[in-house]
Amino acid sequence: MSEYTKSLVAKVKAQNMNEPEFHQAVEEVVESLDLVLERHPEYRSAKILERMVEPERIIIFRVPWMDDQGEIHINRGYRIEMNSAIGPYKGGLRFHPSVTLGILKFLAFEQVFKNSLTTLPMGGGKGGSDFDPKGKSDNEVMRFCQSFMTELFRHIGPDTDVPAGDIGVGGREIGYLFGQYKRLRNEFTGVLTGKGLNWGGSLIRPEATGYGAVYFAQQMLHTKGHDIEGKVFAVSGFGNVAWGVVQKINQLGGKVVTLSGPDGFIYDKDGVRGEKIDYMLKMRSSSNDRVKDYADKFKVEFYPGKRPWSVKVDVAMPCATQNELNGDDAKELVKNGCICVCEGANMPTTIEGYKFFTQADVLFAPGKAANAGGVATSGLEMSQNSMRLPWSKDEVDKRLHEIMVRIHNTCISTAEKYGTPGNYVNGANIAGFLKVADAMLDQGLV
Ligand code: NDP
Ligand code: 2IT
Repeated sequence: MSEYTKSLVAKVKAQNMNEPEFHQAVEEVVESLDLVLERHPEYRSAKILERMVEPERIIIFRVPWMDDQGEIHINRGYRIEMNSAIGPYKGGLRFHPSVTLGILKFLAFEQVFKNSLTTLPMGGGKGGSDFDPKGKSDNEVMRFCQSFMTELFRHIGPDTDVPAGDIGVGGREIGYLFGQYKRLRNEFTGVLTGKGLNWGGSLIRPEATGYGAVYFAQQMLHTKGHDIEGKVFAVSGFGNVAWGVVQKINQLGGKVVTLSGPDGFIYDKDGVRGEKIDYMLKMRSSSNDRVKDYADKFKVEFYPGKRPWSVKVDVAMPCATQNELNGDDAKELVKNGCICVCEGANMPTTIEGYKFFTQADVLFAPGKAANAGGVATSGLEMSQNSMRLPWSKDEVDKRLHEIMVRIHNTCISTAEKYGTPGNYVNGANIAGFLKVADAMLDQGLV
């Protein structure tokens, strides 16, 4: 890292105490950007990076709600409006007890680069709450969502900020949030994505993050003369992203042998396929937080408290949450012959982990490139809402595939142009940055 970026990172750490995930995300990006700043001093003198690490706006609010027994609870709600240089703020909402300001800032920061890579006009944002959906009834979730939106509605809009789902926020929550927004504004607009098909949603959006990540992995494998067919995959998580990943790997002839949850991982040597994929949806909607149920139902091995990275596989796709694959896991995967790691989750690999993959010449794609298919399809949902015309499943899937191939090729060509061929981290960070930075230069001191 150059002296300039080192001092920038030090300042970010000093000014944003107790936000380790945000520090990590910034560190990873600015390290790549040294390559750009050397060639383009104009970004440095315009203090583009210093501006990009400071959110345009942060909204923090109280979310009071009542449970089924009549007891009152108070959660904290957030929306980080990070950067609107290339379009309205766009990004998901996360409901999970681990949510903090720092986690949402890291996610919003990543989202800026990711959305830029999609080539669609979307700025970056993220939000959520420390609300724990685990064990809550539908009515409790509805009351929470209504209370959350009763404050959030004044800050968002189809041309201002368009939230979507993330961990703990799926179709059900988007429905309750949308219903409340509509009541408060008396407007039926595309203010959220991931909506139901009958009321403005897009076909393929639920599957899009996972499908897109597998399309990306396919392109990575092609660069080394491999394909998905016949390959064995380790997948972590069992939520929305993991579900789409498992479906698409099966469609393309690969085999998934692991899933994981906070309780441990399952090893299914015959592959997660057929009715087992549908069972993932049941596990997620049960709000039990357990993957062991899969092992019990299908009589496969369960490893409590462990992550799935010790298994012999060709490809690893972490799809649960941040920092779930560290340096030791990376060594274990490579030792067992893994040739490709493609991130479905946001920042699931630690800096130590991805540096090890890079040194070992293992194909490694960061989430901001590989999981961009979710938000890209949200962008397609916004287009359909604006036109008031839905596209067919094939049309959306075709566009998603084209977008993922384009992001892959942009990563490759940018990494090469900046002297680090095959380095997807540099390719994604630099290409994502350039578009936003140029827009910020064009728009003056914003
Ligand atoms: P889901 O809520 O559908 O599933 C999340 C999965 O991760 C579940 O298996 C969940 O288990 C597990 N998980 C969550 N938090 C933790 C934790 N602290 N420790 C261990 N496991 C955990 O979320 P998604 O599938 O939507 O999201 C998964 C990842 O993909 C996240 O990193 C998200 O940011 C990213 N992503 C999501 C996109 C989308 O469109 N949904 C788009 C791009 C990226 P449990 O719920 O039982 O705790
Ligand atoms: O991390 C992500 O890209 C998402 N959770 C999806 C965001 C979106 O606006 O669809």
